[in-house]
Amino acid sequence: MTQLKNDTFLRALLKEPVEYTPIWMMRQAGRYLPEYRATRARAGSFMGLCTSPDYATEVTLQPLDRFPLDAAILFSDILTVPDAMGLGLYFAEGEGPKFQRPLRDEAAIRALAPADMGKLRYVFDAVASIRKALDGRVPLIGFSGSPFTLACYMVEGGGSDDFRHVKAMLYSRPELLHHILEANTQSVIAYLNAQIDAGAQAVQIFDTWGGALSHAAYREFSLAYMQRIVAGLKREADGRKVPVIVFTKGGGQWLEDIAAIGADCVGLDWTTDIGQARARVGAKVALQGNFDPNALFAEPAAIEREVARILASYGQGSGHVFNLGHGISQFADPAHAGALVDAVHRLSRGYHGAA
Ligand code: 1CP
Repeated sequence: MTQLKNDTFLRALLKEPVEYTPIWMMRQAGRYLPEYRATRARAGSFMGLCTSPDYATEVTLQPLDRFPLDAAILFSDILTVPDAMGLGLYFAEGEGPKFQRPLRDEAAIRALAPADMGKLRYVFDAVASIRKALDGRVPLIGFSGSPFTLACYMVEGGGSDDFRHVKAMLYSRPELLHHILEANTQSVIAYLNAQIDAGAQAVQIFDTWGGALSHAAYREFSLAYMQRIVAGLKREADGRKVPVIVFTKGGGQWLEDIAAIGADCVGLDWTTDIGQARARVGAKVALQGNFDPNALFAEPAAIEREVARILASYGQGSGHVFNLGHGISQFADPAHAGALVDAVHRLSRGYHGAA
């Protein structure tokens, strides 16, 4: 395996000394980049990008060719797993992801089985192809959705603003939701381990909708399953640790619980003060975040002020991976994303090394 030329991201996740604070951006390859839109048009569709290792490699590298980011993230989607479980993922133009066969009746739920990894071969092939193309430039992040976040899409049949079907199930038929979560958990463990085998050097679990739950429901229906995943993952590959990042959007109130499940790093959305988060859990885990993605709509000078505020709030020393608090908007100006990366690299040097 090629030696990593920039391992700052991996060192920060393990709280080892770094020279500056590393940065990557959630959804860094995506519609805000004109080159992404061009490749997507050539591929014909979003799934056309995901299922072709060549296209997936091309779009993964696009943001890295523009900005000096410190990590690459596999180009794919969390919904490939339920698709492989037979739910029939499709994208209706302008409507976002949908499932042909959402889980609404008991018989369909009882028949649900963990995903066959053979159906996800295109993802592992993409990981291997991206690793090769990166040639050690920066580490590659693999990812999956959390069992609960996947279940939201599987039961609702697509995106939702109230989660009424999945919440009705949670409160009236919890055993059915647990059955889905069990199948998802087994799928995610196998899926992330296969990504690690194919070359992923860190993994992130996206729990985008865990924050929509009560604290009690969060612990029972989201966190407990993520804990099992973390316990089931390969934590070393090629003689190096494979750090695990857990990101629950809206999870700021529950940081102590999240930091206790055994992950190396906890992702924060922008509603939490990162300095206070560090005081609460910084001895246990590294922190990732937490720039408000919509602050990228402001002018570069304001972006730089906000970067300075977050870096000062985290304070001296390692254990911080800079990121957005959620995915970058499709309407963001790429030049502003560039200003963000530049400001993080420039302003963070003062927080590392000999003072
Ligand atoms: O080109 C297009 O029209 C598709 C837009 C798009 C993209 C660029 C989708 C559909 N998925 C992706 C890529 C993607 N999705 C990545 C890799 C890109 C990168 O980070 O560079 C990742 C990590 C995801 C993860 C993902 N998909 C999450 C978790 C993270 C988050 O943003 O909260 C979720 C919830 C999804 C579901 C999904 N896929 C796509 C959309 C538009 C959505 C959201 C649907 C909704 O709830 O309305």
